[in-house]
Amino acid sequence: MNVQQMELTASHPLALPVGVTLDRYIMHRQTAFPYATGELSQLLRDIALAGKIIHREVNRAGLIDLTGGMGVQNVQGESQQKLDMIANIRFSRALKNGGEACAIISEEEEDIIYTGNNHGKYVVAIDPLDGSSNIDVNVSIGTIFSIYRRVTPIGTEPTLDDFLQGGRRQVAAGYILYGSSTIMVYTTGHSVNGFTYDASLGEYILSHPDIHSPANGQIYSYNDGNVEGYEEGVQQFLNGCRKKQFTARYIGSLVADFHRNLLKGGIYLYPPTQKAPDGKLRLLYEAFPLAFLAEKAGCLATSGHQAILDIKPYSLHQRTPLYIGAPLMVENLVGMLG
Ligand code: P6P
Repeated sequence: MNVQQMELTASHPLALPVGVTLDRYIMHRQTAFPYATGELSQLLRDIALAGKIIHREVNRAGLIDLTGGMGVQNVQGESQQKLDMIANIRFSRALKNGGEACAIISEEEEDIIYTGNNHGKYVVAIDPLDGSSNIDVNVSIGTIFSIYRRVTPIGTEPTLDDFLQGGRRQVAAGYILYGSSTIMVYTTGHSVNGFTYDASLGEYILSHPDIHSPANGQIYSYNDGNVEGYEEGVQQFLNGCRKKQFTARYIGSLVADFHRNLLKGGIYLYPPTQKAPDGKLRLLYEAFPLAFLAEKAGCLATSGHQAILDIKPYSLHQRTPLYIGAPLMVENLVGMLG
């Protein structure tokens, strides 16, 4: 392997320093892969651009009446927030105009969104704005995205098969967290890097190079209101966390809870509940992308029965239980499950 193709982790002499822009980082990484022809780079830029627009909308939502519901439900039966729809439109438009994605699936849309770019090599699964019920109370929310190289022939209309390839076939995955600052964290299958958005420059700046999550942690994130319906092994695990006086942190926004646990060490749990016997979170645009990124950062992600990335997908909006975070915490939990 030549120097260029070696892993450009933070410690590598060719790694880029904190402070480099996302654009420069994407170009630099592309040169490390001679066969790269730039389409994935452009796709990542398109997603980053939409994230800048959502950053602006989220930060002025209260000022121009973008908070609150649309008075309709989305395909999930959840009340659609105004910003949900805006985010869905913005990401769909950015990906259509960018030309690299031949199709998109979105939490907000029942069916495949055909972009008309049938020569695009990639398909994108996206949750445009996860945790949107928190918008009105100023709690962090996030976008989650997952990218696959299409399996159908270039030039033809994409099909369901392009989206049901399985989690380990993702070529890139990540999230954009709109919190006290806006940060884009993603991987293309090697290192995991975080870029904080500087609105004054209109640039994402490398702020968290080569993220490696702690092997263990003392933070556990779950909705205690559901605990009565949890299986015995999960309750046993939670009791153990309480006895060890671990920190319970749950803000009802998966991307925010995940990001904190990724950096500090912890576990997020959304087990099957009476209301959601298959779990609440969606496989294709929540669990798969976060599990792909988590594993690249040294974490584990499981449904309780198998690694999330090994689940065979069968439908666009299927749900899964999700336990994701520090490997020693996840392994401890799995050891308690039936
Ligand atoms: P509950 C938001 O709707 C979401 O998908 C995740 O962001 C969040 O972690 C979870 O659901 C919250 O669900 O049932 O605890 O309100």
